[in-house]
Amino acid sequence: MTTLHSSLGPNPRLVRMFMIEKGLEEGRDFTRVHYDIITGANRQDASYMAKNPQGTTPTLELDDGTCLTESWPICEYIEELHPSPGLFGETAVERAQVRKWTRLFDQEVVVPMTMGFRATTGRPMFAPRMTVVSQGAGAELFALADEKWRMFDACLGNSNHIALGRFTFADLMIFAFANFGFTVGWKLPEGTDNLARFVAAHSQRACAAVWKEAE
Ligand SMILES: N[C@@H](CCC(=O)N[C@@H](CS)C(=O)NCC(=O)O)C(=O)O
Repeated sequence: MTTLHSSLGPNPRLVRMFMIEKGLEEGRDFTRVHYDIITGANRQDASYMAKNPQGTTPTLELDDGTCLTESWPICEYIEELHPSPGLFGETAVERAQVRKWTRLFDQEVVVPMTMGFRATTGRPMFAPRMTVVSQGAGAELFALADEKWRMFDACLGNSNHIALGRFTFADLMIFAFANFGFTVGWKLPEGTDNLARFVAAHSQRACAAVWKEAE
């Protein structure tokens, strides 16, 4: 059976939410192996490092032993196997729109926010395992991310969907990383009322329950 190598954190939770949206069930459609990333168990396990040399979670291990890594491509793989409901768009133009917003969010928000976290509150956990920037640079990275959160707030306007006027993977990604922020003491930047409404609306989805779990 397909195995999802998982842990605490926004990336494995993004994949788990995507699977729930697709109607895939743990135990029936895939098994889940949990790693304690706080203690670094993922990187101390040689067999896991062989599956994903980056040492990060998630990894999706297929029946033939192929290991897929990186949460967004894993979700695109799942989308191809389970096209309904379509979360990446139905046409070439729609897919380009969903990927555009996902790419923008990934580069402009996820990268500075996660680097900022590793350098500040996440420093004790991450400094022993990877190069992290200085505390001061970490704070600046959070500020950079917040500027882009404001841009996303403006782009959302009155809608709860960043692309196509309906729920897509791009929304799921934004929702996952807002929740990641909340778990590490970050707050939505002042005045981002559209994002607050967006988060409240998507918190009603069944998949949002993964954020209530103590892993
Ligand atoms: N770009 C990767 C990021 C993966 C990542 O950073 N995962 C985090 C959990 S959210 C992790 O494994 N952290 C623990 C570590 O790096 O040891 C993806 O999209 O999956």
